[in-house]
Amino acid sequence: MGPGVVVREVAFVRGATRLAHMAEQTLPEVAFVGRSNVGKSSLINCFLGRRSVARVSGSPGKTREINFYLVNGAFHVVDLPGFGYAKFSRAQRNVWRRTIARYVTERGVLRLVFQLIDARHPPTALDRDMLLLLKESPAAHVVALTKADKLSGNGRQQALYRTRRYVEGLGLELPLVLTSSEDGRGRAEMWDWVDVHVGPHIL
Ligand SMILES: Nc1nc2c(ncn2[C@@H]2O[C@H](COP(=O)(O)OP(=O)(O)O)[C@@H](O)[C@H]2O)c(=O)[nH]1
Ligand SMILES: [Mg+2]
Repeated sequence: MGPGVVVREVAFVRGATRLAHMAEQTLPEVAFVGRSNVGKSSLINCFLGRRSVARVSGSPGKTREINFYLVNGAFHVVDLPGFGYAKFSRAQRNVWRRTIARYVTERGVLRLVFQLIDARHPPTALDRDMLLLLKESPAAHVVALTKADKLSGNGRQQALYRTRRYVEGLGLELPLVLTSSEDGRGRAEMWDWVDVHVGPHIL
């Protein structure tokens, strides 16, 4: 699927704060996860070719809902807030961590998780926790390095190299995709992974 991939229809389905409130497990799911401000809303919008399906925020960390979007009536894109909400208490963060952990390990229809990591910085402790948690998930796991437009060509190669080494150091071998919501870099490659793990002709 080339860069010209067109999404015909995107509909917001629901925002769930608990597993019990999630969409029924009838369609395959592709989740996007990452700490706040990593560029998740922007990348979801870019991936779907929409300006504002997912809210791009100037004040990160306000929402703590798992948002479901129905794409072409065929599969769900799931916006999964990551760990580490400074605004929440330790107890609240632990509850949220368990919710996310259960979602990625127990959700039968979850096929693919794009884990977003800022290309400009080494992975954080929260990124590491998520990398390790996703090891326990039956879904495929792809790392999307975000905001690649902010780096030079050399900086992008360094980001790839650094992240690959880091991931390997955790005993993981994962595909890495350099992405940018500004210039659309990586979008076609992300759709290729959807083809592989959700099925071809999903559009
Ligand atoms: N240069 C650049 N800025 C980005 C990119 N993606 C997001 N941003 C900016 O980063 C900030 C956080 O983006 P947002 O999508 O709300 O992040 P979220 O909190 O992870 O959902 C916003 O100011 C965006 O404009 C990108 O690919 N390139
Ligand atoms: Mg967001």
